[in-house]
Amino acid sequence: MKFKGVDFYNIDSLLTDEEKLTRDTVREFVETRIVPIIEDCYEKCRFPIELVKEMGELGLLGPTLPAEYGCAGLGQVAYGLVSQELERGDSGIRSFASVQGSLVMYPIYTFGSEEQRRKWLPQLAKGEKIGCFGLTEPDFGSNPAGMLTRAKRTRNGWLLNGSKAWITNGTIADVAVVWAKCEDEGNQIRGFLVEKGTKGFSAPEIHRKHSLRASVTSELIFEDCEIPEENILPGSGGLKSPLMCLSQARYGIAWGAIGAAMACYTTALEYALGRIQFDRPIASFQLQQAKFADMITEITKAQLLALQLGRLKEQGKATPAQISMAKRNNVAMALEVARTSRTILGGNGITADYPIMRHMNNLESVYTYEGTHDIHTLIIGAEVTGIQAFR
Ligand code: TGC
Ligand code: FAD
Repeated sequence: MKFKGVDFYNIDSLLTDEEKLTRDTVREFVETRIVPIIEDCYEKCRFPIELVKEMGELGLLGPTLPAEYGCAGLGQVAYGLVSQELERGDSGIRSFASVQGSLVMYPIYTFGSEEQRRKWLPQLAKGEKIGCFGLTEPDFGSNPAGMLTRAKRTRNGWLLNGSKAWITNGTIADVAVVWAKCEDEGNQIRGFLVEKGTKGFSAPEIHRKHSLRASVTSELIFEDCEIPEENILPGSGGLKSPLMCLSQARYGIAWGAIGAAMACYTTALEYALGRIQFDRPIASFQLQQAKFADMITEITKAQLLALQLGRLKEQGKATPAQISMAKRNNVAMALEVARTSRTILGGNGITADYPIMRHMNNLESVYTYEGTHDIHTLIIGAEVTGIQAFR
């Protein structure tokens, strides 16, 4: 059955024709290329790397960056709809695209030299090269300001020492955007491009995950890793630089989570209409209808939040706290919808015959990465009260 979307409030009427076309194109890609293989990938812990170039051809990698670097130059709402559709397929596929676009191409575009832009952006946009983003460390997750990774000046560049943890795409990446403190610059945080094969750099994969199994997650290890001078991101400086990247990715996640929720909700609805107990479809019982009423209401609220955030972002007016609100609300909403949908499928809900449990397990990671739910609570709290409660 072709997916028709979830649109209780005629939100389509608030989208431009170009935005709808973008969404429908990605929807078709997800239906034909991702849905048929994703349960198998998830079970086998395999990222479908063969789809990367196809995503590049469709303009899904770094989609808001300008055409002169081979990117699609889409607006923010169109980018949000891309994330929504990809995550309806699987959070791991959206993760891949988020990292490549918001956490690798965005910093190269924003903080990179013209040479770095010309060297990397067109290849990353086509999916010919893959990138990853190394901020989190084993002992510094929510508090990246404490990072231990150090860069020390040498005659020809920099010597990098330290490690990063939980890095999406790490093992398969051709280039890692790595954040480190520069000892000779008062421990200022700067970004470095670490290329695959650089001596002293390794990226072992993290195994035994119960979540995001169709996505590669890795450690990054730097042991006297020599980085040439031309690989520092010259415009980067301070924790603000990586946090600016997170704002881009968190925005995409706010939309992506809606896609995962839509997948669970529509699966549960179709099931409830067909499943007979006590001689009636379970959809006819008031207790089940209450679940659908709650779910469609929460999905609709999340859609409106994401759309208005996108319009603010297009005007350059979206604040980090507004982005936190949408990431926090929409991911928690999706997780709740996944759990409720699972109950509607009864025992069948725990199997790989339906996508719900996969989405639910994936969303546990999404709830934690890009700032945990708690951290976003504190960001909103600080904005409202003017008092930081992190430390
Ligand atoms: P703080 O003093 O608040 O901020 C330092 C400077 O940065 C500015 N800033 C931001 N700028 C842009 N966007 C944001 N979201 C920003 N947040 C803060 C801030 O104004 C300040 O600027 P300036 O000019 O005064 O220097 O820094 P803090 O050390 O107190 O930290 C605050 C806190 C806790 C909110 C921050 O550290 C944080 O967000 N922690 C969470 C860490 C996190 O989200 N990690 C994500 C790692 S990447 C990832 O998970 C990828 S998953 C990929 C996938 O598969 O999709
Ligand atoms: P911690 O920071 O140790 O937090 C543990 C608990 O303590 C959480 O509940 C948290 O909310 C709470 N807590 C922490 N501080 C406070 C506080 N001040 N007040 C109240 N509660 C607090 N990182 C990258 O850099 N790049 C990536 O590509 C990337 N991909 C990821 C992929 C996956 C699958 C996962 C799981 C993580 C990924 N991450 C990545 C890391 C992710 O961003 C971190 O896991 C996240 O920021 C939380 O850090 P932590 O796991 O160290 O938890």
